[in-house]
Amino acid sequence: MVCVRLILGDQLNEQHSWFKKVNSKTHYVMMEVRSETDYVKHHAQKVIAIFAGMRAMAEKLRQAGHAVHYFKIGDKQNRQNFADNLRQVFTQVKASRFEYQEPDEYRLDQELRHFARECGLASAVVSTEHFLDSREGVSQHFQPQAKRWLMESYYRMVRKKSGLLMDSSGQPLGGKWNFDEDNRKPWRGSPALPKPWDQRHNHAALWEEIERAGVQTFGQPSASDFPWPLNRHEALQQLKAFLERGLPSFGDFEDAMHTSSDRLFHSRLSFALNVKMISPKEVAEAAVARHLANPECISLAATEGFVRQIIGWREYIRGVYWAKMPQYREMNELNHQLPLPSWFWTGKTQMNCLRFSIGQSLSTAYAHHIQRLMVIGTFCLSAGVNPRAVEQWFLGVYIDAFEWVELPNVMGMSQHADGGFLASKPYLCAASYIGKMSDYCSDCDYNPKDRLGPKACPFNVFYWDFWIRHAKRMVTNPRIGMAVRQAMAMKPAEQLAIRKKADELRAKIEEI
Ligand code: FAD
Ligand code: DLZ
Ligand code: SF4
Repeated sequence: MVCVRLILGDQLNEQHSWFKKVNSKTHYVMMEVRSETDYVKHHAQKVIAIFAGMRAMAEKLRQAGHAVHYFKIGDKQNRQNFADNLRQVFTQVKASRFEYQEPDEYRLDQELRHFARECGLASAVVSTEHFLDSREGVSQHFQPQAKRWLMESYYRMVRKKSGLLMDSSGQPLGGKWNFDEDNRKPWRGSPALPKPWDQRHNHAALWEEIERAGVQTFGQPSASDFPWPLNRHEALQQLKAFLERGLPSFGDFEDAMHTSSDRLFHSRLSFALNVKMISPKEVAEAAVARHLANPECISLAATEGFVRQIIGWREYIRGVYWAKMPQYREMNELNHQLPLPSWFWTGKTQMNCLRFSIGQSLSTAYAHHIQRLMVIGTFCLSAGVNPRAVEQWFLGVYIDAFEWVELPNVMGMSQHADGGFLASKPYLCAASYIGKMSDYCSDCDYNPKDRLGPKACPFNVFYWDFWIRHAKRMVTNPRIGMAVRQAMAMKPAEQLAIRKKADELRAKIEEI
């Protein structure tokens, strides 16, 4: 029986059980296709990183003796979609069976299910063997009718089940589940930033191939000085360097932002994780092992903060995605309709925090969590930008942006488009927060202390306008009552002035 197995561009898991044995009757297929490069406009580095990672994986499999059929983006016989290319291979090798791994994206899941039914061969879908939990794990943990699913409750269950950061009596290590309040320090130049540890590649030839094929991208390709890992070996080196140099300060400065660094103490492991070069289990276990071996240098708070992102947030977000698609992508509970300003594609705005965070995203395909949530996300939410437009920008721009993780983070956590199902309060701030957590405000054209004058910081104007506009809906939420009550306690004339100022800013959003 001749079997054809499909490997997608985010399924670069060298350790998958598929590859344990070499079988001359099993053919692996990988393809660079326009159906994947064109469903959204991707950042140039994202396309390069995925193609380079796919090519490296194909080479590795060949060297191990596996039969690999690889379609490059510019190959003549490449029909530029999964179905047509697969049919070509089926005919060529006289296939009688088709297998694929669970895609992580709803669109591809539907497409491949349909293809498997129609292709005329026996078929099977298998696990990617990457995540800790199944697609349904999160929805099974909560009551189906619950108004919101709290990540913390799911996270505790995963901690208990995995034994990670638990003591021998089944209690959380250090007596607490969560050390979030220890993780909120601004960074003012000390401790010194770790020496960068990204491995550099030259992908100039690959970038030329991508351009020649006519793939439309945006952002800096950085092809000759490319900083993302190519394979598992490099991803493991990236993990090791982070544990040594980043993790000791990760917790303290998790929420900090600074113009002198685009990552501070963050790991930049999201690409390697999302394309499955490394697994969440091994990353979390490695962090815990480092802490246990050297608790003076790597605190429990830093370790717990990091582990929570990987085994808590990441798995929970995936579960929400599978429970709520396809409706989730269309949600817009706050009815926000403002178009995305065109400077999201250039970084040209006078708001220093956004100029820096968007500029960095365009040049590096990366921003850390607080830049995404509290700068870019806050601006869009408080100004009232259409959440679907925001979502499409996020899906294109980041090296780690795959819909299963990007969409709930944008629509749920950041834009409150799901009405608070995922995040119990809208994440939104005024200039005081940005000024406290970064150095962005010190060199800005706008005045972070003002909310009505000609140079009033737009974050202040939109912040108060948001609470005034959505007061009725928000006032009953115990986690945000204070901000709303403050907005409602303003004199009507002041409320009116803020609303007017916000409308003026919206009218000239392209120039602010
Ligand atoms: P670190 O801060 O070092 O964290 C370690 C790891 O934890 C990350 O690599 C990531 O795998 C995981 N993680 C942390 N926070 C989250 C989270 N909220 N959801 C899921 N995993 C998390 N992450 C993506 O992987 N892809 C996305 O497209 C994406 N879009 C986002 C959009 C918005 C609006 C927001 C607020 C967050 C988004 N995130 C996304 C989550 C998070 O911002 C990134 O995972 C993180 O910035 C990646 O950088 P890092 O590897 O240095 O992370
Ligand atoms: C994102 C992406 C891109 C740009 N190109 C390809 C490709 O040419 N071939 C491929 O197999 N996968 C690609 N991907 C990743 C897929 O879109 C990914 O499998 C889905 O986003 C599912 O998470
Ligand atoms: Fe951003 Fe306002 Fe600070 Fe300027 S003053 S950096 S716009 S928060």
